Amino acid sequence: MIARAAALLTAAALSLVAASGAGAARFAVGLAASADRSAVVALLQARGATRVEDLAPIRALAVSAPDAASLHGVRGERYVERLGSRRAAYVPDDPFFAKQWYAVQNRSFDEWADPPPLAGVRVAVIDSGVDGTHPELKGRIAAARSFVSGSALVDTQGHGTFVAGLIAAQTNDGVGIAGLAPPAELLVAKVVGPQRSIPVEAEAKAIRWAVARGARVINMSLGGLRDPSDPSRDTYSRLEADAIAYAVSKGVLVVAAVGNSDQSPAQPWPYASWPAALPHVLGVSALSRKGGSPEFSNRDPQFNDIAAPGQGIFSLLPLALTASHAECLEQGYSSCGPEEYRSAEGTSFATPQVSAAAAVLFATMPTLSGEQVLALLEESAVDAVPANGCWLCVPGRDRFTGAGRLDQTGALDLLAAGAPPRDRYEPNDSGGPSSYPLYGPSRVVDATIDYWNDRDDVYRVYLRAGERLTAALSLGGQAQAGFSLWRPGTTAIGSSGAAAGLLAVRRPGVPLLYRAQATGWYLVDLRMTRPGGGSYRLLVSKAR
Ligand SMILES: [Ca+2]
Ligand SMILES: [Ca+2]
Ligand SMILES: [Ca+2]
Repeated sequence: MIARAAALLTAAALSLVAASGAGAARFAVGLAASADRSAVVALLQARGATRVEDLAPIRALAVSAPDAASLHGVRGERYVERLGSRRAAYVPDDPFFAKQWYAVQNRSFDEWADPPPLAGVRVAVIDSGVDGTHPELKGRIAAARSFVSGSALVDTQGHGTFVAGLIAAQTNDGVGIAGLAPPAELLVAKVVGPQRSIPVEAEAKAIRWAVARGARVINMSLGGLRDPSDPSRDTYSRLEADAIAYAVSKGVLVVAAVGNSDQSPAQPWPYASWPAALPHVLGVSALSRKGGSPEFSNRDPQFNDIAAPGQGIFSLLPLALTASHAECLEQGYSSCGPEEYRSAEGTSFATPQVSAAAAVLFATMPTLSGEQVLALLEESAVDAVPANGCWLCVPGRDRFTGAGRLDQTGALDLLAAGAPPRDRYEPNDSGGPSSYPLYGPSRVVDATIDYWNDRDDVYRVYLRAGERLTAALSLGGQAQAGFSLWRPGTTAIGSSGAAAGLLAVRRPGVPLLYRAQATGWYLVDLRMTRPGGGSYRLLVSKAR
């Protein structure tokens, strides 16, 4: 039994951080009644304006320019107005939306002028169950199942209802809060036992159930301690790793909290929890209202992937939990709950905001795979730096916030520009059955790799004794990988030395030639050795 329910810390309420809306500099240039349109166009172009469009019969032009100053004062100009950042036309009508500062920070609804018609997306919440009688969850639950004692539709902890509400509370219904993923259909899997502990067996069965019920996103606001320096207290589970690899093989995105240091041997804690540290899992850390990295949010240079608000979070609570505060008017909401939920904190509550953004991406393009959604979310994240409130952060990826702050509208914009590449050989992150078999005398593999989420790509090739293998690797972009060949029967790829089964190591561009001494499945492992990622081509052929 592993205590995995993330606990909550004392609250802090600070000033609201406005969303950054920097975009392409696009301007409207209003035209005076007497203006000669073609003359104005020529004058603007002479000043460097590009992509000039006449909006006739409206008395205006739309142009691209580095700044407004370069457009002002042209003869015939009536006004210059910046257009790029004006898009937040849709504000949900839920009365408590004003308390959802995190939705503004995440630009959760900025993409649309009206509530968008999006296909339903199943999102599994593997947690303490939900209050199935809550009005905000009415019609939002596709299926529910308990893997511990007690009904999945009864939540005595409140944690699962809070998480589920952030994702899927009824949006734009004039009641309560706005769930961040209007297309989400919840799969409620209850795994938290009576002592707030989570049996790994229940968790694995919940993952299997969620995949069978069509989950595209699995939210895991839970975790077990990870400590590479002390295996005796590290809670790594091969079953958990297998269950998540299974979900990944079905195109599911698993989103997990990096964990809170109040459950760790030291604060702050330098390692993301399991399962956040597993390959292909999107590990989520917390941000303060000012954009900083709260001390409770676990740090990790490799497995902290993205950050979202994790302090002062307002959401649902089971009606049974708020009923004891009968004088409180916001029944069913966290402001009427136990102290720990009044201004809730934790990576637990940052995680469902990222799951919600993932669900909206899947709804927008249902053919996406989990890894593509992961790439969209990370690549669109706004770099957390001192200038936007993270005093500890440095430009680029960092151990406090990973790729940076969740930006849902940024992710949708990125998707509109094209889906990221897909690696159809995943998950292939270790030896044994998870390696990808390359059949036939000659194969060309085009795939992707990255240091943070997909450090290893392992292929297996069957060679008869005396057969010669030729392998060569070429890398695109900023990938920095090497590849190695391992003898049949190797399971622990990564252990170094001949005793572990290592036969050869090569850098990109240096072909590997090997004559098999025994018959069997040999392993070829590509490994990212430094931060970065990109596409590669692997050529493998064999001959007698
Ligand atoms: Ca609502
Ligand atoms: Ca890969
Ligand atoms: Ca891989």
